[in-house]
Amino acid sequence: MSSTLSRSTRLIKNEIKSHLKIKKRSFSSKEIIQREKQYCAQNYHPLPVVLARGQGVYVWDVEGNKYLDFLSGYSANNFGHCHPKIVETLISQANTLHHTSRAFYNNILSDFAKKITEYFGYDRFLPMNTGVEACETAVKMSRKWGYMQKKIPKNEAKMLFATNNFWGRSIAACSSSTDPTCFEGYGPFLPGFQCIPYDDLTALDIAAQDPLVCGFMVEPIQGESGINVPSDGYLKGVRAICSKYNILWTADEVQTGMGRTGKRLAVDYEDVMPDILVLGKSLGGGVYPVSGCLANDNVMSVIKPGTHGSTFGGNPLASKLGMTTLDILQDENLAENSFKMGEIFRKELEDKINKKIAITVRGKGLFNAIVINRNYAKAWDICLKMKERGLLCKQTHDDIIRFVPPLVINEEQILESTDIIINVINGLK
Ligand code: IF1
Repeated sequence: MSSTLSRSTRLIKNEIKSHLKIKKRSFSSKEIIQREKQYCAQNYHPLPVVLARGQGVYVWDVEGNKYLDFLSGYSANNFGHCHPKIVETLISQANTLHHTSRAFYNNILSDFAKKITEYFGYDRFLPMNTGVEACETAVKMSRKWGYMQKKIPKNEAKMLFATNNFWGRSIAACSSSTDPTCFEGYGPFLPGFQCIPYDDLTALDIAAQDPLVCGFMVEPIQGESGINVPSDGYLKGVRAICSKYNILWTADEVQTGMGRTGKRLAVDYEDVMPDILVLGKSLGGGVYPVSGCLANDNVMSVIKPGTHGSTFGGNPLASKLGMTTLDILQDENLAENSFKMGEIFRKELEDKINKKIAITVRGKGLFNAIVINRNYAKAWDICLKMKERGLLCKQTHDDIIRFVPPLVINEEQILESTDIIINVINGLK
């Protein structure tokens, strides 16, 4: 009896020890990637790197390798990783009051709404969470304004979008997309959506004359489709045409806003104001989803109590973080830094990169991309080589690589990045 007992005790002890060893043993990148492939939906094709820590413009993988982060969480980390003021706000507000819903007032939202409306020069702010929710809000607001103010017949309003737009993954966003990888297999699509060529004022002028058109939503610089910078004067032209034909212009600044392009907003380059301004991503500092729409009373007044909202929109934690990120953007002069560092970045590449391989360098502020000559290499393979050299970036489509670092980057780090990029590209010949 005793021998059996001791054997089973031994077995149990070994079981516990091996469990603790597993608990203690940190898994390798290879093991983690394998586990994600086994248990997680494969709705992305990530670069084979497993990040475990971030600080400022740098991230480290599970093996301790250090990288410059040139994706910034798709522009949600404009203020870098673990910015002390953002982390402090997150912890202190989470420890006080984080979520209440809008069924009740809370003591933070009104301060956030006052600050953000004064900062961008609008009457009102409608808080949401993700970028796609804020963009959907803009589409709903445009339609409702069309019926209530422009007297468009019920359910006949048309919304204009630009070809190659990207504003999220909802059915509405897919319904306006011209990219099959975004919309294929998700039909039937929403009616009343029409796409016109980007950066084409003639096309907009023609489409805008349709009295059923209520609005035009467009990115001031198109992100997903490859940092497409429109011609000088395009935004001024959009403003003029939308005013002329009484159409609401929505600027989707979810990615280009918050200092990304070297100004507070990308529309600031042409000193124009959209009727609806959509913000997201970095408004939450990369730690929490915070988004929303800014508009004046003549537009925002169409949204009556109970006709639009979300569970988390405008909660105390989101609002406190939104105020902190606006303070950091302003106090640390990050739009100005984005402008300056972007100038250095593009000049270094323009001067030193092999233009037979990187045929175009384009962008504004710290929102840049290179277009690769596919005869030399695929953008994906170049991103793998950049990773080996300590810089993380990601391609969009097969031939475009976006470079989107945190706005807190300094000149030394920018030159560190251009050295890597130039060496990898020029080494491809
Ligand atoms: C993915 C892209 C970037 C956006 C603009 C609204 C949204 C986005 C201009 C929606 C979101 C994200 C979504 C993410 C990848 C990323 C992306 F490559 F898809 F296009 F950033 F360039 N307007 N863009 O760029 O905001 O609902 O995601 O908060 O879906 O793969 P969201």
